[in-house]
Amino acid sequence: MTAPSAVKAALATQAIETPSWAYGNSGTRFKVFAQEGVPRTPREKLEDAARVHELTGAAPSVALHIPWDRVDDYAALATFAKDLGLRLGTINSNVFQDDDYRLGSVCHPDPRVRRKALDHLLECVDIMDATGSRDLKLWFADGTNYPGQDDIRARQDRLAEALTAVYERLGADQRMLLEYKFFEPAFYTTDVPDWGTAFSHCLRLGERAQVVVDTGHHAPGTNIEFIVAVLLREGRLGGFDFNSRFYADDDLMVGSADPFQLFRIMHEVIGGGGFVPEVAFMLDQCHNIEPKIPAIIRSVMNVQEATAKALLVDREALSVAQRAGDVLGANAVLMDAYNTDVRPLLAELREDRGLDPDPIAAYRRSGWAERIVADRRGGEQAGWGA
Ligand code: PSV
Ligand code: MN
Ligand code: MN
Repeated sequence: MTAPSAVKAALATQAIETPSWAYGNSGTRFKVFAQEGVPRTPREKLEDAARVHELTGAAPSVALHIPWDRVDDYAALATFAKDLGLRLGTINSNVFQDDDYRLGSVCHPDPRVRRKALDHLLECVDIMDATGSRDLKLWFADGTNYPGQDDIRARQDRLAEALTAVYERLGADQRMLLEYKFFEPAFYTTDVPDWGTAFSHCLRLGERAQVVVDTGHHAPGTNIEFIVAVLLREGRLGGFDFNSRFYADDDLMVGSADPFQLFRIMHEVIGGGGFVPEVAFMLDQCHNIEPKIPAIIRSVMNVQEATAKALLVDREALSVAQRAGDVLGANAVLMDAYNTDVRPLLAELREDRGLDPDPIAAYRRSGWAERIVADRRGGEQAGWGA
């Protein structure tokens, strides 16, 4: 297996972006269970994110969602983040929470609604200029519920038109990440349902249009690591929205439902040369019943554990077994790495970096949870959809 020192050196470079919305209240369509002490403003979300980074050393940036994180002065918010030891990351657009979007946003049959959606996307690029963000994440809830409701190909044309306008507005160092999702909220067609559709739009746009893989956005049984391998091979894997799912888009803690899948994905990332800053490792999760900050810390640790196991894979031995057609031998190389307990190695890495080996216990001892419950009283609680 790969030497632990090499694994530790690689892990020390890994950055996992946390989403602002994971710090706030969220729920299902049945109920949002409000928690005490959750952030009331984008600044308070950043204060919580700073705790996650302080304790893990691996979560230096925070993704914003507009308008959930709307502020008057984005440059000032970026400075506030910097003073906390953070940076503002991906800007997530939101063209799904407005009555005008009942029939879609950029694919809507009415040009007025399409213009409104496009204006929002362009505004997000303005925000990126102010925050210094590299990536714009685009997820469209667009689709139809009934056969015949709208013209599938016309909707693709409208989508391409909007994407082109946004792409042309991007700065030289900025990228567009196009996210796909196979269904929900649309139930018959979704306009960007899969990686093939996202990839074909990105191909036409240019190299700064990249596909983002949200691990909760596939039909059950989909081989996500295969998609990862193909996108990397094509130079079009822009990043991940990590989360876990048992049924649909459950947005549970990454690595909680299927840590083996996460390992297989990271194995393809590493093998495909994707362990680079160009492939963004982001969380996209909602913590409905569990306390938010420790859940996010746990998620960061789960990504680190899967990565450590994937880094441990003896690629030389794997290649020898594969070339020899040694089916069982090749599989054993992978399973040996997966079955290694990497927690001591990660504890050691944290100690090397002056961190507590157990971030969750350190968080409990820190008193932050009690402090925010005492301090953050009153006001509107900012969360999913706030
Ligand atoms: C859609 O389900 C999604 O995964 C997109 O990334 C949204 O921006 C995000 O969820 C909001 O939580
Ligand atoms: Mn997502
Ligand atoms: Mn999702």
